[in-house]
Amino acid sequence: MAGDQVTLLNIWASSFGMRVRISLAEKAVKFEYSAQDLRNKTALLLQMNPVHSKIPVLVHNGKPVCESVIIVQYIDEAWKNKAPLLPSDPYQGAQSRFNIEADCPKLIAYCKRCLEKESVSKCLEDPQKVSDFVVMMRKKLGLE
Ligand SMILES: N[C@@H](CCC(=O)N[C@@H](CS)C(=O)NCC(=O)O)C(=O)O
Repeated sequence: MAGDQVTLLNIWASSFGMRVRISLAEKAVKFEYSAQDLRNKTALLLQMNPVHSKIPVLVHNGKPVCESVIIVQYIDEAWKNKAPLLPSDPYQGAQSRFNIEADCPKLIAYCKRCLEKESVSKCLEDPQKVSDFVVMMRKKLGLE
């Protein structure tokens, strides 16, 4: 919607954040990026997500939306200018919100098709860079 103020509180390595960035790209929503430091949480993050104080948080015209799956659904409903992100069929919709971890050929094929989309490939970070970042953070936090 024209004149909307959209801000994404995020960290670059977050796969939860990537999910939101892909959704915004699919809907061609322009947004401000607010990079967060999770070791030193900003007053903005604590104010926008007082329950979990986690990223990603989407702030739309001053109102926060938290939890990546909820944010994706919100984006789908708030910006109807482009094709829907989620299926309209209730059962398919429920399935699409569930993180299926089993080895599933149809899911893998779907993921490959997704990677061919610019909105997805542009929002995904280099897996090695993300892995190095996670290893570094785990060491810093004494989790190794
Ligand atoms: N269920 C949440 C998970 C979000 C999450 O775990 N975010 C992590 C970064 S990837 C975070 O903010 N961690 C900060 C903390 O645990 O204090 C979602 O889907 O958005």
